[in-house]
Amino acid sequence: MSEAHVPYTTNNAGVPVESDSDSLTAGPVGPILLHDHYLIEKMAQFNRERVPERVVHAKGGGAYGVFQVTQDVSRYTRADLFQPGKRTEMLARFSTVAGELGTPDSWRDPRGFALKFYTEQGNYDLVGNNTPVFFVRDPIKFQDFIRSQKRRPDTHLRDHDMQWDFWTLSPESAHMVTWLMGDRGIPRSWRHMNGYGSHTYQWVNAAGERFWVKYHFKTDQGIEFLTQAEADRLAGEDPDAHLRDLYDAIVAGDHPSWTLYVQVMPFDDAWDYRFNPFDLTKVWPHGDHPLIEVGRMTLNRNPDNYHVHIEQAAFEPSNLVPGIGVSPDKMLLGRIFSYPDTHRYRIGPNYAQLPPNRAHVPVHSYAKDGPMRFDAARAEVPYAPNSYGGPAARPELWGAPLGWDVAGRMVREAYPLHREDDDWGQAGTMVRQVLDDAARERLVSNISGHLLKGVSAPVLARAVRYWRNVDQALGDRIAAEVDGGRAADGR
Ligand code: HDE
Repeated sequence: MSEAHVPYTTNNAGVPVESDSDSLTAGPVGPILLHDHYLIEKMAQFNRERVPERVVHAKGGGAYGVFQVTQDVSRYTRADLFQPGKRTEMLARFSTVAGELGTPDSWRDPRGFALKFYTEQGNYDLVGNNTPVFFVRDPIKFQDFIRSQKRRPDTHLRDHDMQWDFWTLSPESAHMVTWLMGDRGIPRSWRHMNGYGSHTYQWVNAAGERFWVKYHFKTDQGIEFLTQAEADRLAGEDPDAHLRDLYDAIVAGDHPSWTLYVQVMPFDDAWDYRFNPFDLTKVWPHGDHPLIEVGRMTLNRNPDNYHVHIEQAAFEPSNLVPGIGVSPDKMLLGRIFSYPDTHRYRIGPNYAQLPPNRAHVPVHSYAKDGPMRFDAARAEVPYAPNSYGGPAARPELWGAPLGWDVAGRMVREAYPLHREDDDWGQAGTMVRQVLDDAARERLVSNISGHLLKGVSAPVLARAVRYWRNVDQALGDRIAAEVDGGRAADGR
């Protein structure tokens, strides 16, 4: 920047400051004076620079980009952003789950894959992971699951015994833990991993016909992973390796892209499908519902300020636009509450006005006032109904309702079982039919290595049974590795 363009320092009110280097004192060795308000402003601002980190997915990074529809899927959805030829600005944020801000990008962990599409009908957010399934199927267990992955209350240390105690007492976790302990558990970079909506969502077309869908964002860079040894080394050498990789790739013009596909299930097929299609621990076999291409997302612009655009980004599964709805998936329905709640706590009730969260269309909600509100450009009447031209709802913009029939007594029960519902089958299929020999070897090594770090004998025994339920041969291999490892340690 040339000398002529160097701005002069001001305080937060835009007033030029007298010095960047000397506090105001009574004489050169006198006390600092209370009315050195610029010194006080600098110190007070510094003490208030942090917003609470995300309680999960704290460590992450992201970029802006565009989504371009490449195929006509209008027969399934009326959603504006998925209409033929449509191009929509977007924001993506990738993250680890259990690690706090500052922890290594290369920890073994699912990766968040959060997308915000600035559509002409308001923001559509698809907040997924790099895995198509999840550890639990009821939101009431989510908080407990996360606590088992984080730090012990007494030592403040992460504890493999807690992790395996929870997993082995929650058999529904088996499919996701197989994903986590396999190669997908440590992507080489955010550019080299897929993203999934994971849940089953609902689409409705212009004729009011409803469908169930699952989203698959397949990386155009190809899937690449780090072995445990590579990841352990990288954690020490460059804890921010994934953040750096994405930023540098975009600076170099090597814009990463993902091709979006959906699986589509006719609305009425769900109720007697061979397993529960709303169960987040299950995938839909592609033989039943093949992938249909929709479009391509390309990330081509780095944020010019990390805190403003990424730390304050607020993604929420409740940001749904006409043509897209939820499903009976209890985890999705639980998340609808949780995300806006966490944003109000973390970045204030007016978070939707912040740059990364602002809709790119006019907002005519009846929200008003509250801390940091600054969009009072409009003098709209503050209540509805009204006779002074204030905004009024137009249900026809949503068209057919996006719901399903419900009936019955209030209960606390698991989903009713479909004929092929179980907790081990899909994990076993993945081990036997999806992984090749080398990947299975790495899976055995990753699991055994993880189990041999502080897992107590009773939990170890349960873990071996857990893996034998997934696949007998896999469980036997893990038992042998663990017994061998314990013998070597003299345990
Ligand atoms: Fe999250 N999740 N989650 N989650 N999640 C959050 O919201 C929650 C789940 C995911 O880059 C939080 O903004 C509940 C599944 C991503 O900013 C919080 C349940 C999937 C991100 C929250 C789940 C996700 C979050 C914390 C069980 C993949 C980061 C910070 C019902 C399909 C988004 C925040 C970003 C963040 C709640 C389970 C993905 C606490 C209650 C399943 C990618 O609200």
